[in-house]
Amino acid sequence: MDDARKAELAGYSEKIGGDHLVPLWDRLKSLVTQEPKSPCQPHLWHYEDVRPVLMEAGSLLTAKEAERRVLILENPGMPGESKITTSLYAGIQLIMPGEIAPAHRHSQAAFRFIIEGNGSYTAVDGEKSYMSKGDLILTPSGRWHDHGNESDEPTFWLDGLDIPMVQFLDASFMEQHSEDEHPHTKKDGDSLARYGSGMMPLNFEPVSNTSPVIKYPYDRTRDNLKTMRDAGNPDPCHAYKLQYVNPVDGGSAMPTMGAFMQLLPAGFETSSYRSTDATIYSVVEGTGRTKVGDKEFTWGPNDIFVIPSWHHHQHCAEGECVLFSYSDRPVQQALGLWRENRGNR
Ligand code: 1HN
Repeated sequence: MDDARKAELAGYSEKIGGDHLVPLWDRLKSLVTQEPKSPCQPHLWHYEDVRPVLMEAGSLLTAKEAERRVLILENPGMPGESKITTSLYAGIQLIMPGEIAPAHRHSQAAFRFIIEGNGSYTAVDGEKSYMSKGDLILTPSGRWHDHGNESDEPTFWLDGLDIPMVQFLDASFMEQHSEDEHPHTKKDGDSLARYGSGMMPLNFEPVSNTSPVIKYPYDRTRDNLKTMRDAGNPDPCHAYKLQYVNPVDGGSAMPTMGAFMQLLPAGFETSSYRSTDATIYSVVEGTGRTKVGDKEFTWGPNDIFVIPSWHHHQHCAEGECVLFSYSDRPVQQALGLWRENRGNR
């Protein structure tokens, strides 16, 4: 196209811009890309860097003042957006001994993945789940939840939420409870006993599309991974990887977020892998490295890293490693959008 025609078209675009009209031919290539082109960047947060600054916040304000005392893990490719990937939020929360983070409920679904501390709890609609390292606790959309620390140590956990999706859909509602705590009416492990042990109460009618199990304890997950490892036959891309499921239908435990736990045997190097669901990893046990594009992350316990959509990556375990991860995979699968490449294709 010659310069005169370019200038003519540019003049046309400018002229109609005032009427809130935009020529698609100016935009098409950036709107519909040949493959995912994400603003999300690969990034690693070392827990030993995050922990002390979060402890500092512990003496700056109370959990009640903050409502939730959290440091957001904000992707460096999307400054100001409170996102770790384009669709997901991550934060590290601290609750100090004796504190209560008051009860509220919101449209956004959340989970807590416990990093450090014993003896704090999350109560969901009155079911109190005590926290230990590696436990996954769900706080589904619309359910009352409060946290408390009954121990004499600080407790730290990873908060995963679907905030950017709810924001995108303009579907956010939130309510404070009139009391700090919603009445605690059910004992720790109640929902796991009822729904999460391969049996279900007769005539059980699920009330939502989120798993009725509130807490998935790490000791069970860890034992299951060990049994799988002892049996052998690791997947080349994932070694031994389990997904947290809803026992009602065998699908993802949460409709908007997929959560996973995997064991990499000592010395295991995964085959190159990529998928369209950007994934956040939280290291539970062991040390290792992850190659992603031209970066390499060296990680250890409690470190958190993010792999953007459609980025080839490989994990290399030094000793035996256990990695928790989450992504928007169930959403992409429900919409028929999810893709993966196994190996260097
Ligand atoms: C929330 O409810 C919690 O309950 C943590 O611990 C982080 C971030 C945004 C909106 C709600 C919690 C949150 C949140």
